[in-house]
Amino acid sequence: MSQRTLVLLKPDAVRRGLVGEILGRIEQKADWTISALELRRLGRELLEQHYAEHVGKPFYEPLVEFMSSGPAVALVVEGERVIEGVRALAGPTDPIAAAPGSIRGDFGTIVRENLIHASDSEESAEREIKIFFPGLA
Ligand code: RTP
Ligand code: MG
Repeated sequence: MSQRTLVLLKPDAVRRGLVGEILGRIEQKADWTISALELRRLGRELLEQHYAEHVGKPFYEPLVEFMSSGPAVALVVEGERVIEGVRALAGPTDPIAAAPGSIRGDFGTIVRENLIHASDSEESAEREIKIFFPGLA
């Protein structure tokens, strides 16, 4: 089942020089393709749309501060079961609970600064791709 998903390499991943490492793990999966990729600084308005489900939660403001603190990499990945697949590569939200071998498990400690975002469903993926790459069909 071919799908597409929106992935963000968060500002901590860019700052720490982990972009190549993380992109490499995605690229190495059989039959997945990166179909859009951009390094950019994420603004408040865009983040409010992206994190609409979290507006008003206690972690929302610090999350937006962090996500806009430096450039991030936004990409679209297409391929076989890629939505579940990238989330499996990432590991659970809390990096300390994430198994070694996963991106968060190998490189993270702080829940907020957990290196990567990946869409959690086909509906989220289509919604998020429109936000980050409105020109993409
Ligand atoms: P998941 O759905 O697997 O839990 O992962 P997610 O990355 O989608 O996490 P989500 O719950 O949607 O939260 C979005 C991002 O907000 C930050 N966060 N901080 N308690 C906290 O300080 C806290 N909780 C969440 C993380 O950056 C998380 O990825
Ligand atoms: Mg989420």
